[in-house]
Amino acid sequence: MHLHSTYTLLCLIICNVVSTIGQCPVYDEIVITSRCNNEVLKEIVENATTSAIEKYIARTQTTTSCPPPATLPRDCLDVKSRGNGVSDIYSVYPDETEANGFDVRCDMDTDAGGWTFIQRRVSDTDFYKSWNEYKQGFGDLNGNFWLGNDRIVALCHGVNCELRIDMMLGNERRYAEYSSFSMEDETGLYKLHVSEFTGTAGDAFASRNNNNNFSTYDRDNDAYSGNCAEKLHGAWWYDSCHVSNLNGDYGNTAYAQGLTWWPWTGFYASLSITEMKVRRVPEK
Ligand SMILES: *[C@@H]1O[C@H](CO)[C@@H](O)[C@H](O)[C@H]1NC(C)=O
Ligand SMILES: *[C@@H]1O[C@H](CO)[C@@H](O)[C@H](O)[C@H]1NC(C)=O
Ligand SMILES: [Ca+2]
Repeated sequence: MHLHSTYTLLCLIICNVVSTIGQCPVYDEIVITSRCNNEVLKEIVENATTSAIEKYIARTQTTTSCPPPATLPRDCLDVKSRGNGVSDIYSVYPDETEANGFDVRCDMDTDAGGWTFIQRRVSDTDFYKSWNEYKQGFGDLNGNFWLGNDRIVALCHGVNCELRIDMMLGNERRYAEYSSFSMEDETGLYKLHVSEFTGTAGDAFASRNNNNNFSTYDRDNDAYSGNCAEKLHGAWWYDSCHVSNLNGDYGNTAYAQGLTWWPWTGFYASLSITEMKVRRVPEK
């Protein structure tokens, strides 16, 4: 079956049946209007023929005030608002162009959901990676990964983001949330801007890392005479050097080497799970 006109598509979008007939799964915004005659629509879907759709259009003849076509989902918040409430992997398009889309893991459960993961650690995996690897991202969205600095920048470019970090130490779960989060681009050394902490894990980020550059073992942008990334086996917004190290050496409980969040873990422990997630704050 072919959908011939944008108008056809629009009418089907309005009535939320496009995803049913499988023509355009990204255009599944739920906007049911009184113009939709569900009986006729059911028939159309069952018949699934172009002529049936044309007949339907002829019958309804609504030529005004169709809503604009749905855009591509920018992030997990958009994915959620389009009716996908299951935490899973989805494609997102932060600049709303098909070409620049990528896959992400979405948390649709925590604190109303709509969170896009930027980091996840659930088992012993090597995060001692280079500047370019942190730039591009690495790992497996079903396991351990860093989404990639350029993608994180894109997700929060031109919009307001909040950041949430969920952590587990043994069986205990705590979190840190920041109602304002952004990162500069690579030219700006991925400088971090983060503020307004709430949560149960204590603040090991805004008070210390705000306005710090990102550093890796091969790109020392910290404020220390040595190289913090090398010394602490990680990659982070170090100054001289840190009170958190979530890209550190998994399971390492030697001083400051592991996945530490100092106000909670101190420097001689390593978190078993870390999840860093961003969420766009919709404009008012
Ligand atoms: C759907 O098919 C049935 C049986 O072929 C036909 O009677 C009906 O008119 C069709 N509906 C539309 C909307 O074309
Ligand atoms: C960030 O990097 C710039 C350029 O190298 C440097 O001048 C500045 O001191 C760094 N900032 C911090 C907080 O280390
Ligand atoms: Ca240094």
